[in-house]
Amino acid sequence: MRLTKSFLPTLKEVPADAQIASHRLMLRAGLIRQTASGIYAWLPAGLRVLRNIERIVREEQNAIGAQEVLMPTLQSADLWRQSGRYDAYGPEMLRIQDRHGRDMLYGPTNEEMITEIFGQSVKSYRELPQSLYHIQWKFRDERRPRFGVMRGREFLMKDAYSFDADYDGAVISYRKMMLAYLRTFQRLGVRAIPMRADTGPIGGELSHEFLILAPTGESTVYFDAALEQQDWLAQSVDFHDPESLGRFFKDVTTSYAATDEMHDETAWKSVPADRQREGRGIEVGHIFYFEDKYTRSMGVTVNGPDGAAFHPHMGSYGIGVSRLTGAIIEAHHDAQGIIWPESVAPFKAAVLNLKPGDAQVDEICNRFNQLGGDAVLLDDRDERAGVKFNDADLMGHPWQIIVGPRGAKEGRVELKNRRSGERLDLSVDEAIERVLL
Ligand code: 5CA
Repeated sequence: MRLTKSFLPTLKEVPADAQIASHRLMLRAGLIRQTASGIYAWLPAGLRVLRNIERIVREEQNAIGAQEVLMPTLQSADLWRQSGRYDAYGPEMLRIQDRHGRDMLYGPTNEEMITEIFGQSVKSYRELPQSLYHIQWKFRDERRPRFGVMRGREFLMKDAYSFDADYDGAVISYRKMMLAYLRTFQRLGVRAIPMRADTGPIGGELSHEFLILAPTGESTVYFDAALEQQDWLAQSVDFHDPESLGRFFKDVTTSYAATDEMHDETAWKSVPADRQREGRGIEVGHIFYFEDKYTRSMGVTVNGPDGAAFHPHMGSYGIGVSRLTGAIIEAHHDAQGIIWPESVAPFKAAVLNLKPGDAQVDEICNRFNQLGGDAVLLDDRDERAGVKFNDADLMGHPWQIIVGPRGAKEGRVELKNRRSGERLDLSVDEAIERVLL
């Protein structure tokens, strides 16, 4: 893709109102623009990142057998009156009236809606378990929207909902999600540590938050360093086998990890001092098990083997998809700009044409551009080399292929790795093989 034909507006100035690195970098690298307090438009490079995150989230949800649906953003207030949450939710809920004076709201979450949809169709225990998810925009009228997409008012969430016959089934669903989450975050290039958490307004008895360590995080966290070393992708957990899932869950939850709300000084003291880690974290996911809270309040039942009706047990499972964009940048940047993990980068490589108009340079650049297709961004602007280097570092492409007139004469280019800074002098074919194949 040619930069001269793209909408990738980078900023030289550091925006004054952006307090943390990820917010500044998202504005400067042209990923987002604010359109109202806590509400953002996603520009082409930002949208590519968001789509990449969604893709990985989706793959891991599908892998544990969850099925994708898409529920609307606007919901009827009556649905929330049934569960009792319409009055309980408070000023965070954006309430709207339609032309007929009917009370509506912009969904902050979807427990009520999915429970109703489930209840309309599932009548027998034989149809359980079910796990449904969607990736949809939410609105919460946060008192203090801040840090860009980290605490927005409109934000993109993956929310999944499980329905099981009883406690034992619900625990299996919960553990599957725990596994999917740890794999998802690792594939996104971040270490998210699961911590026992408070259930808050979602209610229920079992809950874990997933936190990425960063000094700008909003929660104080305490955990055993053993959790940082785990490679979840290398573990072979059979999610069809409850025992395998049980062993995995025990592994995850025996090491101490808690947010300040759940912190227990006595248990903390039993963690060896050299493994005690205390810091701040960004919450990128939150999972809950809450028995039959919604099926009961909304009168949803299915028939058991003995013909008697019962309320299925539910869990709900959120991932902050738009927040992750900021959280990944908090974990991966330096003074020059973003350093994208390859799995989410908007472009895998930038090709820097240091002398547009030079026949040999142009020819080599065009070849990379054609071969690389959508994964490559060709900087073909009539700009100084320094401007191109700075923008490529700012935008954080994992690779830079630098094509100048001297090298081009001999069919050679320079390949720079953004993360390590390592530079290699390669033939065009070698560079193609390393980056594009
Ligand atoms: N219904 C449950 C799970 S489906 C739920 O809503 N959980 S939640 O409130 O914890 O939100 C899920 C995730 O959404 C959070 O872990 C966080 O990563 C993200 N999130 C929550 N509020 C915001 C916000 N204001 N801005 C950006 N992301 C947010």
